[in-house]
Amino acid sequence: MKLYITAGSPYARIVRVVIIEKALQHRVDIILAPTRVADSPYYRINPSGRVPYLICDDGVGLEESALIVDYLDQLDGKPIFNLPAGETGWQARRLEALARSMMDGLAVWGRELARPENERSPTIVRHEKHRSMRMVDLWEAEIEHPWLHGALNMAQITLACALGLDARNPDFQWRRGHPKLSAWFDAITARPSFVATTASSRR
Ligand SMILES: N[C@@H](CCC(=O)N[C@@H](CS)C(=O)NCC(=O)O)C(=O)O
Repeated sequence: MKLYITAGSPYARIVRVVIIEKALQHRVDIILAPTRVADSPYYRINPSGRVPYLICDDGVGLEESALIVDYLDQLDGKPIFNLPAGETGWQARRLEALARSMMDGLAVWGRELARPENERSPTIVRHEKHRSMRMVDLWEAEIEHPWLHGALNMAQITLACALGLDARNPDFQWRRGHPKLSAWFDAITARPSFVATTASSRR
């Protein structure tokens, strides 16, 4: 299989973490895709131009991190990210949705910063910065939830990949005033799957 990524994409990082957690490194070639440039050859591989994008062994392409994770998780017939039924399942989905919501806002902010300075929108940057601060406060209050502890799950991976965007956005200073979240982040990102996929500074 081939996985197209960019070095800084948090959505691609989710998939890269899962590949390591599922010990699938030997089955997936990871390829850097030139995104957001005119006439990129990548557009002939994935017309949307987005990453992550997985080309399966049968040549079929999959876009969307959640779909790719689900596909990879089922490959060995021993999925580890299936959700439980009932109230715990709803809590798991609620927390994952919140983590993805924060990631989406941070991605918009990061995209603005990647533009030439004279093309950036201060309004969008301010809006996303304020959103991220509200979300970080929310996570400081939620972080003791049992689903965010114990066996690794997609809410935990998504939240850690979102917070890890501080490596690429120096204005995303979330640690101050959030000691419980900081301790949680330090513990989860000590896992080899996170260490191996640490986001580098700006692409
Ligand atoms: N909902 C998608 C989001 C993917 C996404 O937004 N990827 C960004 C990188 S962080 C991208 O490919 N940007 C390139 C572009 O917009 O052309 C997922 O979960 O995979």
